[in-house]
Amino acid sequence: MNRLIVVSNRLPFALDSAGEDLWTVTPATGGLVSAVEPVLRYRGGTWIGWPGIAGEIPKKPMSDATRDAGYRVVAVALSETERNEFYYGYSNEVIWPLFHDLQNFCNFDPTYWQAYKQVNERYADAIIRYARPDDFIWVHDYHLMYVAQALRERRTSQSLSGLTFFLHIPFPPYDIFAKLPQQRRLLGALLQFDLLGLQTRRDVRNFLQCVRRVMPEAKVLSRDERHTIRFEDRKIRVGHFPIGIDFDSFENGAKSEAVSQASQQLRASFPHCQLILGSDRLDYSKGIPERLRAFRNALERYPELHGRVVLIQIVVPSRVDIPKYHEFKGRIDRLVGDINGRFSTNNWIPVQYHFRNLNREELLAHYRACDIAFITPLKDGMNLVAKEYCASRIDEDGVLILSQFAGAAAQLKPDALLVNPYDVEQMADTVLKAFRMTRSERARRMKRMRRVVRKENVFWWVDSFLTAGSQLARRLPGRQRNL
Ligand code: GDG
Repeated sequence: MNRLIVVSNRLPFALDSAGEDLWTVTPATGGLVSAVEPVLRYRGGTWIGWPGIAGEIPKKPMSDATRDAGYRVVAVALSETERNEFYYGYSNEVIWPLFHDLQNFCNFDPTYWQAYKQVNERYADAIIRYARPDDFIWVHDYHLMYVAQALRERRTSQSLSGLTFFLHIPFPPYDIFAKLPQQRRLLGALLQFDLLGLQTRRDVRNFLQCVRRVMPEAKVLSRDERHTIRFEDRKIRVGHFPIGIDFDSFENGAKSEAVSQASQQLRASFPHCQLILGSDRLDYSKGIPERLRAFRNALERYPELHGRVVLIQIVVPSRVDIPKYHEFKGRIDRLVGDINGRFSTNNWIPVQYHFRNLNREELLAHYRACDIAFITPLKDGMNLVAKEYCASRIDEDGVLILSQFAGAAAQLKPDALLVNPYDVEQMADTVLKAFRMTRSERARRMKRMRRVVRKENVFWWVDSFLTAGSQLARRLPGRQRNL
């Protein structure tokens, strides 16, 4: 079996200084880590990434943090300037907003691109140092789109069996991508991988459209679901691989005594109310203010909801050092204050708001206890929270309201209630529809969604990606069931 080398910007934990020679280790939250960590834990391999601190990486806390991981961890160091220009800059002020169709949030500062290339080169050097010729190299996400180009510039890619890449976020349509000053350089760099995986058919369509428009010298050959690009005498495979979750671990976790009790306690705190759950990282792409406005609109127009529904909105702190994110939190705080100020009574507060991380038990208890999940990103590569909610509903109850612009919508329609996150009134009407839905209809829909989430789980995702990788001309690992 070939070794798996996962390369991503962040490692599955973050180090933080808590004083001289004192360090804290916090598990990272986020979709990439949730999906990839169980795979490496079961299968073994190496994870190359950054532990989240600028400057030199302390050896002892690193080895303490990784001793029981079950796989090897290789840390890449970033200086403070690199963190600012590569991570906060090009990755999070250019690519993240642009690829989520939010071009007004972009800051196309020309210095960011240099830093982006430079840090990608650093990752390429780490790969050269740790990879053997028959390793399966799997690079993840939008921070590292230049890695294969950097490897080819170092002429080492020829000795590696295959370079593969998966993009966790959406790929934008041409009219939006065309705004990127480095559009040709970035697409050219992506075409240095041998296999490119995207989340949905829509992302593949957008990507191929951009290649046709921006790189006319590349030839796109498509037959049914298979796409091959001929570029610089090489063949690049492109496909959609919708990411899944570790279904069994959510289902079993939800069955546990501790989660059952916590979920009952949560329910008992809000008698006579249906509970609506919103749970997101603090990010403007997740549509939190729009959702709060929709909830407010529902309370304004439908008095039957007063005293009968509670929105539990969990916001997980993320990128809080960036001023824009800080301001954004202020907007959420004010909206929650406005709704509670206007509608609360002596015994009912419509929005329960938590700005913190939940531990896994609390998270599962929320999934189990809430009658409705209200998940309305403006755009999202997939959205794992939607799938985790279904997997945790062991009673086969619960309604999923889901943005039509989340990748998960492609797999969960028509059983999820799809909404346009920009249409506040439609979202409000859908809250009412979910509130009034009969038990039998909820069960019918939830059963079918659970079937999809169970089947197309994270191991199915890895399996299909590795299978596509094994079909590349050069030698890659074969099918891996039960990783
Ligand atoms: C990116 C793409 C794509 C959240 N709060 C807590 C917590 N979480 C976990 C969830 C879930 C993950 O974080 C969030 O995943 P998402 O998929 O919803 O979103 P992103 O972080 O933006 O992920 C996304 C994903 O990559 C995978 O490809 O789906 O579209 O943007 O797993 O459970 N976990 C814990 N406490 C919390 O408070 N323990």
